[in-house]
Amino acid sequence: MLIQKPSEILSSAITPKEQYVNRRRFLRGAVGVGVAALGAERLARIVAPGREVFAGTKLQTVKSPLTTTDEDLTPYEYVTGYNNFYEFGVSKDDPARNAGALPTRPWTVRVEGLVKQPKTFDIDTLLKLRPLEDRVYRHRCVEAWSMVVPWVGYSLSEFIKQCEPLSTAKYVQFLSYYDPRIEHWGREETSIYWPYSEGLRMDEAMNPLTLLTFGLYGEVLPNQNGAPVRIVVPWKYGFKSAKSIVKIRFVKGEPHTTWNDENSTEYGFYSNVNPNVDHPRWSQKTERRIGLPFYAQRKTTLMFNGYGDQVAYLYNGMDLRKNF
Ligand SMILES: Nc1nc2c(c(=O)[nH]1)N[C@H]1C(S)=C(S)[C@@H](COP(=O)(O)O)O[C@H]1N2
Ligand SMILES: [Mo]
Repeated sequence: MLIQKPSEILSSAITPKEQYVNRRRFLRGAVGVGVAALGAERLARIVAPGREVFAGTKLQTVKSPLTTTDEDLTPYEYVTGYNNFYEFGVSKDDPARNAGALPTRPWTVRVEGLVKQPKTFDIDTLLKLRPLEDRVYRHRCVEAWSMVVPWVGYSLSEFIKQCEPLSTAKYVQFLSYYDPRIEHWGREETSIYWPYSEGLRMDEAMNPLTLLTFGLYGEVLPNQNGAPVRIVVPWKYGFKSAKSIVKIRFVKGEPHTTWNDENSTEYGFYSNVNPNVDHPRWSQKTERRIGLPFYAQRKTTLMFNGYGDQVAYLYNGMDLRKNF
């Protein structure tokens, strides 16, 4: 994202759509060949219910009152083909190409820090902890593009209750999976200190909009979107929503966060979507809605990404002209 100069962002914005769509078709074709090449035993494991769940597997979901209802969904091929997941490369189509190597089973999430007792949760336990809800949210990247994504998950607060944090826990930190053998792109192409780390204040994490996310479009998350479990914080810039989480730490002070480490003058800890605070290198007043015809892409960016009614109370007394 953030190593791109504005001129490069513009040039990617004008990539001809045909070229892009054809590329996606090609990739889907490649996936088809891959599935055909799988052995019968492997195929049996994929379809055996309750055993292994892979990207594209249907999830049983319920409707949610916390869904955004008034906007068209960004088409699946853009949600899963235009990604930021720097472990797998810095170009938007790198994650879709490279994240297949991410081993999403077995998978555990370790909970530690200021909790009654450290615990390890298996991904299949997490999937069954609460009913999975369809939650359509606007998704606004700090790079000034946006999407509308039908995520699947339940409020992070439901999980945090199971973690039994102590009253001294004021922040929560999320750490992404990192294996430099399969996620070497990020190490080669950036100066990021891995693993990817993000965090929220405890009351932000407990807000019902903060989603522990397992799927999109009613299906298990594709690897490039942060399988098998990620966070989605819809009123904050996308980089606050860590992917492929393996560790959750409850802590006393503000945890270090990846983009703040990289450039603390450009990326703050809070990073609420805010059209009145420009990025030092570009305006945040508008955004480019991915997947729409070129002439219809430009949208006005909304304070708190349009979720102010639900979250503005969290920032009472804070100076919203600063985003740190
Ligand atoms: N581990 C990890 N999480 C990450 C990122 C990343 O590079 N690595 N990129 C962030 C950014 S900048 C955005 S905009 C969103 C993108 O999510 P999406 O690809 O599902 O749209 O993921 C966020 N989470
Ligand atoms: Mo982003």
